[in-house]
Amino acid sequence: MAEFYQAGPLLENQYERDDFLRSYLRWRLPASMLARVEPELRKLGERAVTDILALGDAAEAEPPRHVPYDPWGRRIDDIVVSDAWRVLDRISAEEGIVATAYERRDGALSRVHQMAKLYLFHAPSATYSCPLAMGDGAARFLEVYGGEDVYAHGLFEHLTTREPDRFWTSGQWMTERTGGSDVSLTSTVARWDDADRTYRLWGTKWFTSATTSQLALALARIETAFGATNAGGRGLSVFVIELRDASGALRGIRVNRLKDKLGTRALPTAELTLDGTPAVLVGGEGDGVRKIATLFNVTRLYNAVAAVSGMRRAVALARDYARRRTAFGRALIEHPLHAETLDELEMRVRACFMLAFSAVELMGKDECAEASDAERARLRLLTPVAKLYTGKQAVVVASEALEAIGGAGYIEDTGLPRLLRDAQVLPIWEGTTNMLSLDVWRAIERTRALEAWLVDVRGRLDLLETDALRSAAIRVGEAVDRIERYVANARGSDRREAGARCLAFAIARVSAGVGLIEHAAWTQTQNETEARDALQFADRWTARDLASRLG
Ligand code: MFK
Repeated sequence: MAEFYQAGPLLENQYERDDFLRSYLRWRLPASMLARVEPELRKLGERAVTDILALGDAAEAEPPRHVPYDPWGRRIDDIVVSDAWRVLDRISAEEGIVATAYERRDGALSRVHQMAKLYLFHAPSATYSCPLAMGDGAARFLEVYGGEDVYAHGLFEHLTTREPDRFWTSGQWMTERTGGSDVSLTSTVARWDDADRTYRLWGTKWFTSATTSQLALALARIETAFGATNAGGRGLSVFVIELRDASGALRGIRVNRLKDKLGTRALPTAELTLDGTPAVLVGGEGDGVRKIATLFNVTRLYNAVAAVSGMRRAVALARDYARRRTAFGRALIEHPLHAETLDELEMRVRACFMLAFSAVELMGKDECAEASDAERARLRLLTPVAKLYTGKQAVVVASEALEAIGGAGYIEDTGLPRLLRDAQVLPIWEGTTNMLSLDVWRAIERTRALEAWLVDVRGRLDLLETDALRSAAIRVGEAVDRIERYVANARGSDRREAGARCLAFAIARVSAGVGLIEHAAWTQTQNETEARDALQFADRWTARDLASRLG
């Protein structure tokens, strides 16, 4: 008798097989735009399971190495990356994973198009999406703060080109030994070098992302002629660093070591000493935290889309496996409890997708100067909300998907454990869940974000005409009322702080719920299966306690 061997999960074209992505794009994009962009999304969906996937795996198998000295003892601090990592850089330029957003061929919707590309690219890319996120954030920073400056414009062009030979990515150097959250403690100093007519930076950066990028944005404190600096976040300024000179040597930068991380192992993350690094001040002196927020708000939305991308990949693998694997006489997918578990995961992916892309749509409008004050305020609120909620869900979904595959999900050479390891960074970097929950309060207290959000959500619920969604809309409406009451009655800074996570989660669940309901209403005019699925997931999501633990 032939021995039994289990078939592993297989993936097909990730654009064609993603019914929800395609449905969302048909819903949100004009037909003419979709007809134009669909072939390239389909191509990327195919590459996401062929060459990009193979390159991502190869990059993981050959993680970056730090070579501090050359054979003759000279300090060189080379960071050697795999060929695959370099090819991923070229592919991201050719596919316009960043450029699409800045070409603005479709105005505000160009951001949606670009993030759809990122969604397809991230999961197989061994997190090449990180240098792209930083590059995109740096491009936006230069666009906002670079003004007419020719130098800034030149850098912007490098960050947003589709030509692989000219394409640059960027790092973001904020974190120091004093902490990644309290950036106001930054101790890196910038001194003006009169001889070379440039600033030079001195300090230590404890976590530097994407260290093989050509560029980095760093925070530092400008020192006066008397050696004094201004304290706090307001005393910081943003500097642009070009890492290497024409010969490829680092400019006044020492690599202390590469970080040994739980996941994202193909991505070089380093600890650096800045030892007189030449740097250009952009955006003027002071208010560095507020200014660099322009960058990290972009990277936070990359984080959210990357989280959904990773979740989608995990669920696609678990679902395919469930069709192949037989137990107790039938395929796993035919067992009601297993099917129910996968549906629960599918619901979370859809909800997180809606949440992330609702923020992406606003970001597109903001970048094209089409956003109203209310839309800008909602973007300010939804950026931390989308980042924090999707990051948490990414870990839950990856963990459940591995479990759904059983023991093989825990075995390294299946490649599956990587899904969980790589997900775990998403709630940590770019601001932890708690930091971002506090940022939600900051947005509520300093802008009219909550008022704008309440008006928007209630207005959208009022417009619904589908009877089948009536009870879902009522449940969401009740959660909205609870959020409003909670914020109005939240007294005492300690209590407000302690409840910040519950509040942020409630806003996330409601925002996702409204998106799912509206999408489900739209699908009622589409095909039957799509309409039934959308209705089922909207109903299921909103049947949960959306504002749990709020008064
Ligand atoms: C695929 C995805 C790839 C992602 C790759 C990531 C790899 C990168 C690895 C890393 O570098 S991770 C390090 C990430 N670190 C952070 O994200 C920082 C987390 N900490 C925070 O976000 C703190 O809340 C913050 C540093 C912003 C607190 O700073 P302050 O100076 O103590 O707060 P303050 O005084 O409230 O804010 C200063 C100004 O910034 C204020 O402006 P105004 O005075 O004009 O009002 C704030 O309103 C403004 N601000 C703060 N956060 C903002 C913001 N403005 C807009 N958006 C925000 N999010």
